[in-house]
Amino acid sequence: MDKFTDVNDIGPLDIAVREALEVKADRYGFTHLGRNRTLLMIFFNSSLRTRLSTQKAAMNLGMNVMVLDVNQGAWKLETERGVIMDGDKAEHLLEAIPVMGSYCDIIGVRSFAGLKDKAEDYEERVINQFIRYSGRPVFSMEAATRHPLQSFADLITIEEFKTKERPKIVMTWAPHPRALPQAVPNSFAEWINATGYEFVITHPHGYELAPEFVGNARVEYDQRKALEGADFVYAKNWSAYADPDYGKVLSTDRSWTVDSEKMGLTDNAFFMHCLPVRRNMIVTDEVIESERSIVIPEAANREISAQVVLKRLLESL
Ligand code: AN0
Ligand code: CP
Repeated sequence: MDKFTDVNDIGPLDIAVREALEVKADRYGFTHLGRNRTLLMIFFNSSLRTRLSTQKAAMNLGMNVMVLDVNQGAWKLETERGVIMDGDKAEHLLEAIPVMGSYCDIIGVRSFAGLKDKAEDYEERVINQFIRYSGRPVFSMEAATRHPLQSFADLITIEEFKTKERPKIVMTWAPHPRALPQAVPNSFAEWINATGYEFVITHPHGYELAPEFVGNARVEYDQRKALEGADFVYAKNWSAYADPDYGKVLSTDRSWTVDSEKMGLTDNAFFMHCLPVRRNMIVTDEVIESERSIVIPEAANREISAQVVLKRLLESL
């Protein structure tokens, strides 16, 4: 594997999940792979889980790790080619990327969608420039349109908790005060569609995701109907994708908040969320604290998804 930005990079999912469970059972069994190898993690946006779990995964593999928060202490970076750089940006990404590549063996990048220019976001301009100019294998720590380390951890968690061969998975939009990217729901949809499980997406009108991510999922605008018989409820907020509202918050309607009454419509479903979560906007205290909430094991699996990805990138160096 020479990059990891979407579900296709990981190959057959059953094999990837099997490898994840092997790694989980023996996390320190592969330290020879990372000896004298350096991971550079570059953050254009904040993070708690991705930063810690990816660093831990790299340490499990015996790697050295460097972390750069671009917006704290580094020079402000210009990302557009052709710009006359007479503003506040001191350095261009086109120099910064190969320089960063010269100090490491593998690069992880977190760069969210700007949510202003849909074409720019959906072209994945920032992470693609890293792939093109760094000379190193690059993996996504959430890019503009996808968050594959999260989706892989979500899938591992579903495999661990499912009690049916083909569970029903419902991804529901839920309210949030700020405009959030579509990366997490896009990516979750991409990965669940690749499993062939029953998959329903529910959201208010106006929150339709890009058709290439919705795939064969059933879209149901009645949240209660969607939740009937669910085995897993995956809550997430996202901003509008469709024009002319791209990147906008169209609703903060708390009748979409996941509460105990709605969980009662499911087949005793597990509750999932990638975190960070806003309580009593996305989900009530009662649901997230219930014994069916698996958000903590889900987050813990971020270490495992990152370790499988880093292991495969190291094996291909
Ligand atoms: C981000 C998002 O929705 O993409 C990161 C989630 C992992 N969430 C927030 O910014 C709150
Ligand atoms: N789920 C997730 O990626 O969390 P962070 O934004 O804290 O890394």
